[in-house]
Amino acid sequence: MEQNTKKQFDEYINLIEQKLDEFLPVQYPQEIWESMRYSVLAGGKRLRPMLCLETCKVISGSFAQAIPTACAIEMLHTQSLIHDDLPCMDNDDYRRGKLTNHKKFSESTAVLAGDALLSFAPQIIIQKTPKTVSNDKILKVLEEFLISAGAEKLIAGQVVDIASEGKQIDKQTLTFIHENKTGALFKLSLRAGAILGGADEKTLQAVTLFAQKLGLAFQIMDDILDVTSTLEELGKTPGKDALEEKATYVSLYGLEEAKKQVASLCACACDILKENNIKSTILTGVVKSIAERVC
Ligand code: GRG
Repeated sequence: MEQNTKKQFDEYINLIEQKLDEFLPVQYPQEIWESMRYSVLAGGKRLRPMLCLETCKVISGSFAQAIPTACAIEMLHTQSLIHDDLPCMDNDDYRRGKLTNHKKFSESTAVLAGDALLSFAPQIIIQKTPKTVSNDKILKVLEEFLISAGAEKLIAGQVVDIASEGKQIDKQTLTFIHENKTGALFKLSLRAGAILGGADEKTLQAVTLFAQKLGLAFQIMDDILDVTSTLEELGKTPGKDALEEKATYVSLYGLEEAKKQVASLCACACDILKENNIKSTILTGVVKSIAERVC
């Protein structure tokens, strides 16, 4: 990644981490807040909040309106990771290079920390979005947030993913899993930023298409890294997909074809930005970071 883009990424990440810390003060009973903070502040690439902030900035020239929503999306994403790591789901010991929430605290605390983040996130959107943002925009963002988190998107993807373990699934089912389990939050991040920035319908459509390509490229790369990386590089246990007999892009298409698909989706995502005159070194930087997975 170019030095200048890396510097911009770091500035965004610092701001996001500072705001996440500020939005999650420890309250009584301490254990639940400590547990929520443990996973939210454990690091991570912060791609989703970065995409949200940058999309708002590209459209409106400022990202102050989007900071609470960007942080809320990161809380939702973290919630999905905490629950995904539970023994009844993927049963993982490590996440973001640290012990998973249930390993550090307890299973019951991890379930409750996830639940708490899920309801605290929209609370942050309502309470912390600046008063200059119209209620119409906030309502639209909340609607998209709740749909993405629910049985029509994130949960749908996870349910079909679990049901598919150990089974031969077709490409259509795999696409359904990826579009909902992973793609939904990329789409939410970009669309929420665009809505808060006041995008017109054409720009919103362009941003949505960009998010689709980006989300799919990201998940295919995640499938690839599960096969090719170490625990230190990933911050979570590698080789889990094969262990759990999960169908992935690598198992369905092979490693080389999966890499070609990432390259093609990333090129397509950059074309969408160009065709719609969306100029952003952060957005193109995220695409490149997925293609090279250097972040
Ligand atoms: C929303 C109620 C509710 C439940 C969630 C558990 C679950 C249902 C969904 C699981 C979704 C999931 C874990 C998808 C995987 C997506 C993925 C590849 C995550 C890794 O994202 P990175 O690499 O992680 O951006 P960091 O740590 O960098 O943020």
